Amino acid sequence: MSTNNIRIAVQKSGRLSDDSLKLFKECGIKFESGGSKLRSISSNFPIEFLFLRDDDIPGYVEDGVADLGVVGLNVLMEHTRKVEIVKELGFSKCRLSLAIPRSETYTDLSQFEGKSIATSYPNLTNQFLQKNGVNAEMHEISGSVEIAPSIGLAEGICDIVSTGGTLLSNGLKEVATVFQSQAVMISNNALSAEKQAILNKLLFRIDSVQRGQN
Ligand code: PRT
Ligand code: ZN
Repeated sequence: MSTNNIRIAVQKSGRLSDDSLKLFKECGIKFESGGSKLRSISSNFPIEFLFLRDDDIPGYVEDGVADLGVVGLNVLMEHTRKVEIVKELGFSKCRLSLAIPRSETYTDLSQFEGKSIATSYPNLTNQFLQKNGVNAEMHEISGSVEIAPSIGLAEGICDIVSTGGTLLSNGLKEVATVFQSQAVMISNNALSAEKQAILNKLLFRIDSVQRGQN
């Protein structure tokens, strides 16, 4: 591996993967992806791809294991990270929202005072509620959050919403938006001059791709 390659972490498989790979391909960068391959070096641009779980990407970029990463703003902002957001990528748009059982009447956020909320995003949820003067109890779970109220685990939930279909099919309704998210490119805070030059070249190409889409 050339030490002059910039290393970028992208999601191996999930809701960020296809659009991430498509973006780099549209930038004219050739590389292999798919299957069980976890690393891939481009044949025509000084970049190496690492294919990882999305949750691990911010930490790897902060530690410098990867120079760059593509991740959802929701995952990035849940923990304090010393990384820089270098580009909003405009795909994987979604929101983090509070929801309650459909049968309940919603008044305002004060309704969550003293209530328990199931979420994979306890920090973002708690910060939002505290800013609005509401103290609630965060019940952290890593998945299938929408099931929590119906099994008596929590009174409300705070989860990622895209179409709203999952909330609907679980008898829930969205009552407040906590956070708007999209995919972003992040970079390590201490890139060498060589890597910064490669990043600039990459950002220039991404700008051209984005301009072509508008
Ligand atoms: O395996 P790995 O850990 O890498 O992936 P993951 O399963 O943790 O994440 P993945 O691939 O599901 O999502 C990656 C990122 O895509 C998220 O962090 C968000 O930034 C973004 N994204 C966009 C979404 C959604 N849309 C989305 N709809 N992430 C999750 N969902 C889920 C949500 O949790 C809920 O269960 O989809 C359901 C709701 O969808 P609707 O359309 O029914 O509202
Ligand atoms: Zn994940």
